[in-house]
Amino acid sequence: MARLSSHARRILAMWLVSTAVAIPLIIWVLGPHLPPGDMTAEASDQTSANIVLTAVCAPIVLLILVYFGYALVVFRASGGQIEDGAPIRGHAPTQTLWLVLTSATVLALAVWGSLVLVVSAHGAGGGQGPNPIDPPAGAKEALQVQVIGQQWNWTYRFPGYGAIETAHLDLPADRLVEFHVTSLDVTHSFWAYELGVKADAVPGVDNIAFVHTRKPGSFSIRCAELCGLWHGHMYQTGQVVSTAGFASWMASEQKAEALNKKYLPPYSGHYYPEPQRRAG
Ligand SMILES: [Cu+2]
Repeated sequence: MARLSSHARRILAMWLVSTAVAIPLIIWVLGPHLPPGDMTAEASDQTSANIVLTAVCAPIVLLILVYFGYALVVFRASGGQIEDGAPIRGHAPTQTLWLVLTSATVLALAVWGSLVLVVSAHGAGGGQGPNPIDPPAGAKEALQVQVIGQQWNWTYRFPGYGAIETAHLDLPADRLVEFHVTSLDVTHSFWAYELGVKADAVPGVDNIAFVHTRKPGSFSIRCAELCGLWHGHMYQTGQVVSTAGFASWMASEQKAEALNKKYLPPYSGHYYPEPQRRAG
């Protein structure tokens, strides 16, 4: 028994030291590089969640690795000794400790995750459907941007700027943006990775997602729902630019799109385009 507890003490000491080294490395060295970054408040929240989850998982993984390594080295049978050790049938203190620790960890993460999702992440960029139950403060003044998916491209309409349609997405920095994501044909998914948004684009549905942009920079836009032959073609690079940069981009787009405007249907939360020809 004395021998067992000296093993346990050594394993515990190695585990504590490796955990004490790993946690600061995860928070301060790995953390800033975890996805999706800090381009928007929502992306930051997701990055913090990834840091917390990694930091919580690290001691568990380390306990397994330390024990595994220790057992390989110290408990290795030597010479001709090939017999298995005596089977262990139940160990109430270990089982109780394991049940309590894992239940507490999982329940604490569930409570924390739910709170973050509702209190700060406002749906975490996932799209809240046509009637958001958790709009962020200041949602009434948000910049409205409609995102339209179709096989196989994205276009954007800005109801606050004459509902013009643009082929690229520029957003002003430091602004609350309200995306209205829809589709003209099949289900797509508007995935602006660095913005922390992944919202389904469904025909006939106005799916609303909020983001608070921060600094200028570029972000990728992909379709995250297999939508046919050229699904992979639905790739663009969007820009977060200064407020003045956005105003001048918008002015040039309005000028360029003025001629196209008469071909556009009136702005709506969703569209059902008529087929060019009907059968029968
Ligand atoms: Cu698609």
